[in-house]
Amino acid sequence: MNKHFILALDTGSAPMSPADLETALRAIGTERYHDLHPFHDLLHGGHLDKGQVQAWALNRYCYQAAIPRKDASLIGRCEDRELRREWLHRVTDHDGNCEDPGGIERWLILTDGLGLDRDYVVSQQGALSTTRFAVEAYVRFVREKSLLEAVASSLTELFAPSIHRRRIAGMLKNYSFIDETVVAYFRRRLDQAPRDAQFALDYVKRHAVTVEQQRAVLAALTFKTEVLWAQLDALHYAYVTPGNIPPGAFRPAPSAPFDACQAPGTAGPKERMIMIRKQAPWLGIVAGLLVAAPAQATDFQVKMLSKGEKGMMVFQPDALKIAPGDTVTFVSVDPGHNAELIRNMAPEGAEPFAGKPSETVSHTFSVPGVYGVKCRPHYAMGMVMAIAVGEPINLDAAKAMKHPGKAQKVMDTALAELH
Ligand SMILES: [Cu+2]
Repeated sequence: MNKHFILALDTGSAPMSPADLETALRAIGTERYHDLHPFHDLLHGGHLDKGQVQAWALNRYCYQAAIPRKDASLIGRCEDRELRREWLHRVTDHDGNCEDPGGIERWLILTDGLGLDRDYVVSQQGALSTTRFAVEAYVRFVREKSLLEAVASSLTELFAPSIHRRRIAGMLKNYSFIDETVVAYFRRRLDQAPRDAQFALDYVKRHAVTVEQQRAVLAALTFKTEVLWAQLDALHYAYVTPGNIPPGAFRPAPSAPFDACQAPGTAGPKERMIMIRKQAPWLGIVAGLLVAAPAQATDFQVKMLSKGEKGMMVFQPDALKIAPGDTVTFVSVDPGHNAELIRNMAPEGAEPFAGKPSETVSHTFSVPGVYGVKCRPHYAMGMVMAIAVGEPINLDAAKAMKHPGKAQKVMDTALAELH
């Protein structure tokens, strides 16, 4: 903090003017905001590998998930109707409502895109203990300190837009596994953070009028910068230097290529086999023999793409004729897509399947008939395909299926190609 302001307060003389208080608050950001942390230089500069970015995203999830709890506890003890009203949208900004899926969901799209298992991220089991301690300290601070201090602790948002802008640019440029869908969280915060920060700043300038109150709000903002900084210290220590990952915390797959990098327990043996096949074709032959595939069965590949020959969010190809016993591998080329069977759009007795987002999955189709496949996040955007396995016995039923948004047209066209 700027020494001049500390001295002004420590001498217990007259309180600062609102303008000076703002200068003092901003000085805390200039000196202590976590955009200055070396871990962020590595992150934004493209110097981290995928496992390290995964570690960052799943730890940061704990923080995102706690924000609505701390904001709700602030509202819960607030007598000021105006403040409650203003603060309420912070909860829905994160939790979402009927119109907007919310910031936490957008964060999970980021972790999906990084190939992390959603349940694993949400469980917070792989997070560093320091992350959880820091986050809970923040929630408790907001719950127990004065309302003025609680509001002041949110003022790190004054400094957030510049870090988000740098993060979007840096991550898109430097990491092949990051795309626009994945950085949606930060784009949204570019609008939300300045509005929130301005309100909180005005509130603090109006209500922190005594020397004690001003000292308290400066300390509250300092505390908050420490909450953020400590989380990056922990990440740096565990995942960069010296790289001491504590027991129980997330362990990235050892220097894995892009689609081999998964949260623990998400890559099944089948998928590993596919990865082996991609890396060394001759190994694929061995692997094929090991899994004792039916004679002459063919493995078809369908790419899951954010941009393909027919437009955005597509399976490529989106219509496929195969024989019973053939396998289709849905290859996660761009992150954030999954392949799963559309319920009731399959012949009777067919086995359902559902891949996770950003997961390459294979499915062997043994029952003849027509199958519909969708990407769950982009179903309404038309990310569907049709597969005819041998005789298309249920074609009429498949054609009668209703699909949301663009999916109807894509599916109609795909089905028309099958006969
Ligand atoms: Cu998709």
